[in-house]
Amino acid sequence: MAADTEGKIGKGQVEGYLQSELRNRGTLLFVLIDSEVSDTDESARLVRAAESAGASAILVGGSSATDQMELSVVTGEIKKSTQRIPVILFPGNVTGVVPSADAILFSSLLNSENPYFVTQAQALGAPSVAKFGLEPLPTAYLVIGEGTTAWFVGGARGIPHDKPKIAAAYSLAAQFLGMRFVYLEAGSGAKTSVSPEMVRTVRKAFGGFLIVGGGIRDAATAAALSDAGADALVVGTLVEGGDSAEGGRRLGEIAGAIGGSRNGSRSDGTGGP
Ligand code: 1GP
Repeated sequence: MAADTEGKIGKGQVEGYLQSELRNRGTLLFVLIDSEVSDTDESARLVRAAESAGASAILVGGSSATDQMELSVVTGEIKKSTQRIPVILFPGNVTGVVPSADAILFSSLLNSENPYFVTQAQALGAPSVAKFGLEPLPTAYLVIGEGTTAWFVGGARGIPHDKPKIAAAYSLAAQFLGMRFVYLEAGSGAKTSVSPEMVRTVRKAFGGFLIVGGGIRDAATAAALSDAGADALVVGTLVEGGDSAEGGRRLGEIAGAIGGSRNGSRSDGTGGP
């Protein structure tokens, strides 16, 4: 995959890069940095540790990241700290759209009961995405379970953990609507991560890029989700606020457990890439 003149993956190259990484490496690791939790120096150290540990992208944002000026500064520093991997915004609201990232999970919270999070925030944010030249990655964001910040702030009717077919139905609807990414979100710091059974069921229905996050804390859980068919796993809380070397070690364990461990159980369902 071509990169810009500094060797970094940049705007317009991110989706192709992710597909190429997926083909070459199997399930990918994304590291989430919440700008409200980590200061800029800490974030920069963690980004370097994450990239060395094998992370394929950095996500910046979260449901409670509402200080847009701080997010903008942190995102700029994170972009400077990467060697090659892209920086992707993970917005919880219009305040999550800032320049200097490469791409954005342009998400609709499909199981929100509040239309603001399904279409209105997207309409309000889209002009800024265009103005900043961010690469939009069309994403169905599905909140699984209850009691997390994403669930509360997003007004979600959480899909029960033991109802994988409901998640699969939403994911298929997302595919039919032209969305190329689905993010199954148990919520940051969730006690229970999304189950491998739910991932397996969604995988059979959805042919696009399947992201899974929330409550992933160990290599065994990550390996099970990878085997079930996740294309990328998101890890945040596990490496938040601590020593970046220790964070890098934990990420290395997870990256080692998932890289190449998946045997391509993707659906070839209609409309998928
Ligand atoms: C939250 O899925 C991400 O939006 C990451 O979750 O913080 O629990 O790793 P954790």
